[in-house]
Amino acid sequence: MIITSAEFVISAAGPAQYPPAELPEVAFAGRSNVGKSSLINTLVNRRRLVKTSSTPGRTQLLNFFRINAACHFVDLPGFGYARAPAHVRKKWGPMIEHYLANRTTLKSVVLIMDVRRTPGQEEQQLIDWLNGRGIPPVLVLTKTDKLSKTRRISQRRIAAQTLGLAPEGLTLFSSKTREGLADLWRLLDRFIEAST
Ligand SMILES: Nc1nc2c(ncn2[C@@H]2O[C@H](COP(=O)(O)OP(=O)(O)O)[C@@H](O)[C@H]2O)c(=O)[nH]1
Ligand SMILES: [Mg+2]
Repeated sequence: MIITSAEFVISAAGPAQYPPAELPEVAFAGRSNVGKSSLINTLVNRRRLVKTSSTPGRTQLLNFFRINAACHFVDLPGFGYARAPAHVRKKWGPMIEHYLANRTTLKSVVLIMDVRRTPGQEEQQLIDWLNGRGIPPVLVLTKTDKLSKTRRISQRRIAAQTLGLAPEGLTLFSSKTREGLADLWRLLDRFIEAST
């Protein structure tokens, strides 16, 4: 998709604030600080559409962006941030789950993982839950620029084994070098175009 416009719509705490369900939506999920906001900025080729932060656990709301008046991108709050207050951590599950379970225009969920980390229980649970609901996630391993080419490939193999998938099911990505940008767009275009 050629990006002609990308604009912030709203930060929503709950369904009452979601924009009208009129455009196909792609949501982005992952641990806090994994590089979610950077990945969205890279996808839409804007340096600061989405605020990025070196302090993890800052975004607790669902941030909606309108892309080309063709679709919404939704930056979901990062999960698994151990230092977040307990009441915040407790709210993550229900808030996200409610969105993922009820948003009629949701076409795809991109699950972003750090290429240096072996996927954990949270990731596996989210993948299983999404598969069960018929929204198979697009899986991305980001920050590949932090590893040599050889290590990227071996980490991808390990991650795939852990998740019980073929390595090709994981897209290698870097917001710094833009590795994987075309691959990821190819995957997302399918969902967006299928519904327009
Ligand atoms: N080297 C490198 N750093 C990245 C990459 N993506 C994100 N970062 C850095 O990781 C930190 C967290 O990024 P951010 O996008 O805010 O993560 P979020 O919390 O998941 O939204 C920031 O300091 C980013 O500059 C990447 O692909 N490569
Ligand atoms: Mg973020």
